[in-house]
Amino acid sequence: MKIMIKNGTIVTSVDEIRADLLIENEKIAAIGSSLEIQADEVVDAEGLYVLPGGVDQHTHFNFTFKTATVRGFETSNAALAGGTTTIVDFANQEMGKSLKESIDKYNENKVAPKAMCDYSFHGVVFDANDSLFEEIPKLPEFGVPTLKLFMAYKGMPYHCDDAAVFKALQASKEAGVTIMVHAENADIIDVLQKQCLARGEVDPIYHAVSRPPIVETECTQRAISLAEAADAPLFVVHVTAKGAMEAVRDAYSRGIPAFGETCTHYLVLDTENLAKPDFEGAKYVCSPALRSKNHRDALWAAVQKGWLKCVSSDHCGFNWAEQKHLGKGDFRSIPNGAPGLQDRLQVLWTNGVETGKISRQRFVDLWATAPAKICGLFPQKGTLAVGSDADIVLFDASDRGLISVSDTFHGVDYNSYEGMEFIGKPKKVYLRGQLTFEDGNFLGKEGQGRFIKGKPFGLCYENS
Ligand code: DUC
Ligand code: ZN
Ligand code: ZN
Repeated sequence: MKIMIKNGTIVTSVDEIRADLLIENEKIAAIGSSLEIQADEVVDAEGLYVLPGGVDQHTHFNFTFKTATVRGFETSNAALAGGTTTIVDFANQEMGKSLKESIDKYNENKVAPKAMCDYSFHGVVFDANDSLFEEIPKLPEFGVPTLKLFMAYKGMPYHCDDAAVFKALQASKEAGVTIMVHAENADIIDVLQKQCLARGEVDPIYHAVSRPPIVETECTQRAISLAEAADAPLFVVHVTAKGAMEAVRDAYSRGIPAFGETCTHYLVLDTENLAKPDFEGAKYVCSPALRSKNHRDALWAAVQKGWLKCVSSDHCGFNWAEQKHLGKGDFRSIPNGAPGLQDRLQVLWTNGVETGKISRQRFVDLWATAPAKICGLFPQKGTLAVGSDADIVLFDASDRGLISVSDTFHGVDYNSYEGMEFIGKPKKVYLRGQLTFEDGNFLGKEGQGRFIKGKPFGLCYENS
């Protein structure tokens, strides 16, 4: 089956051309102007941008916070609805189990039967014992070249101390594994949370008060020092504070392989969302916390200049009605996380490209190409090139409207960007050459998503 996409404007991270694109056997078979190749189907993309399917390298399906667990891969068609064709999900280690056992079990039981988009995994450390550090160099053998450690969340099973982070960094380098950290100073947060509670400060806004920017900046600086000491690359997930971003930027310019991402919500939402009355602020409780507007401006400068490499969703969809309300009367028990997988394209395009903050090329890099490189999926994923998977979005940049929970597939009872104006909508989304989303309708089925093995020595090893 050959599909020819004609007359579209093909956008990659480096250029933009008006050309035709041929799909054959799940792959991009040709790109060129006025291709004279016979196809079974011709799709007219006149007036549309042809974008690579998005790669969202930061999602938390099935994530548990205290007693609340988010939705699973039965809602992964939300990715496709938002033009994201590959996600990299955080697969938690089970206590007492190896990373491989934990990831295999997660994939078999919860992911493979339900996935509607393609997917890959990061490991997440829960049990930092000696065998973990021995296993780290073997991660690439089963297609998982990235591993996350939580430096935040004192008292939670997944909290890792500096020794664990340092040892993981030491174990990672030779095998080309990328260590990722959630960088917030767990002790300061713990003290500030208790002090807030003692003063009767229990509302969602105190989530931000007890996690001020300095807790992120300090921990990011410390993580960079640990990486420097271990002489290994480091990737800092969800950078939100100006100081943390500057720490990553300045370390990199000193020759230390320190990299980071930010997330959609940190670019457009702020602490005012957390201050919303009637417990609405709980919808925006995620960690790190939303920041004030000056941090937002710094993050935009960082994504524009390439100091931060990509924009992820950190999708973690707890319901507001039952799950977020577990923290009514104590913000510490509000499950941390917010949905956003489907919205990443529209929010970044509308607020980035349409305002002139970033070019279309930069958009593609932040949204697809760089995350594919970080996770070792490039060039199979994240670009439009001959031989790459035919993951393609036909994007209508003239479509306008308002973001609404009623149009989202997250399976969550609210949308973080409710009522926000969007410019542009995916009209057709192809997953490995299969039309899987069209004009708001999902055309695929559960289980169609495929596990894509990541290769080691991703983007963070660029100068090694
Ligand atoms: N932060 C969140 O907000 N949700 C999931 C995990 C995390 O670190
Ligand atoms: Zn995190
Ligand atoms: Zn996260």
